[in-house]
Amino acid sequence: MVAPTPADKFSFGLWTVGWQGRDPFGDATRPELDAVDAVHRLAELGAYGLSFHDDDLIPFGASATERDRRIERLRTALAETGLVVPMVTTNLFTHPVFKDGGFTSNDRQVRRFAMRKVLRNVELAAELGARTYVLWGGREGAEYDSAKDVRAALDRYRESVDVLTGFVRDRGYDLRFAIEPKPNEPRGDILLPTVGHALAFITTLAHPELVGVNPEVGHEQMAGLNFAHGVAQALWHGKLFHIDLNGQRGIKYDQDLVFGHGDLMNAFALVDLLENGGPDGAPAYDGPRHFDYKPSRTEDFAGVWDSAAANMRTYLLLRERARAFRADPDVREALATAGVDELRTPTLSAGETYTDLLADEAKFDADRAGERGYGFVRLNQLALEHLIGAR
Ligand code: ASC
Ligand code: MN
Ligand code: MN
Ligand code: MN
Repeated sequence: MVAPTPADKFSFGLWTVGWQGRDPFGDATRPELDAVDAVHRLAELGAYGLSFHDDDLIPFGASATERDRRIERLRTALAETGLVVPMVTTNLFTHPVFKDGGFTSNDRQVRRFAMRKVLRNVELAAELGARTYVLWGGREGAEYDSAKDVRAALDRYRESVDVLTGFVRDRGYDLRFAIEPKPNEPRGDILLPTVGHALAFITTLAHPELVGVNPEVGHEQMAGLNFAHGVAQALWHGKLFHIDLNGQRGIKYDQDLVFGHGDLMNAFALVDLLENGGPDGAPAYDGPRHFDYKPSRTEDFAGVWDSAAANMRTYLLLRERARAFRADPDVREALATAGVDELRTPTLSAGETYTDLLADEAKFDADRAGERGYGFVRLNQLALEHLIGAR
């Protein structure tokens, strides 16, 4: 039951298992990983998908023949293993040209270059059958408030996304965009720092229906936010187009730990939401369960594959625990006591007006209602006991 299969829709970024462990203080601790090996290993472990930045697969500045050769090798590996490419994204952050951003660089020529880089890779994404194109604007931002006109930057961000959705529509691609928020790192402050900022930005676009969000566990938690709440709101807006799963321990640098190796209670709540949060307890999300983590630089390749497997195993274990939690009669009773289901009842009755509501005042005893105990702590303890396998 905890052996992953392609039906579980687990996918990994090529840059995750391929991360060589370079950080701001130290060199690489592992050799390069060939994309073909990554495909084979991930397929053996039970994953269904691989995602990549253009530069993960094709080194920046590679010739057209080299580009074709690399794509062909990937295609062969995919055909051999049955792995698919559900999502593709662009690297607009590594090369020095992007030091002040891609779509929102102060340098207009850089912005034009960034747009061309994305358009070419969107074409590749569509050719490989990807359904989601992620936009992570890690360099879109500033260290100094005087250095960036934020409103002009948002104009340029919108302009770029509008060009992209126009391109996809003209070409007839079955592809949607997902903006990935992050509050900071590598920039001091990144534009569209949280799920909420991104959702508001999307409403201003020419084709908002083609743009959603790709929330990452650690990115929201770096801002001190509740990830499961952010995902719930994205679902509520119909905007959870993709998700980046990993682990983060509090407000600090982006740790990209294995899923569950950070805030485990919130990971439990998240899996419960994704798997049981739809109508009648059905899954609320049917897209890829995508891991965007980094195997710690202490690990050799054995550790890389152990950590890849750990992501999937943790997700499946949490899925199992969340189902047991939902099925437990004590939990059902605690949920009823807590009034969790009652919140689904509209506050006004059908046909009731504010005049009716105002007339209702005399019947309500606020002091009495204020005495109610909600039993939330007991409910949370039941969740914890299911999570740790005590029930
Ligand atoms: C992405 C993405 C991130 C970053 C990071 C690169 O595309 O989703 O969080 O790039 O993983 O190291
Ligand atoms: Mn991250
Ligand atoms: Mn990510
Ligand atoms: Mn990441």
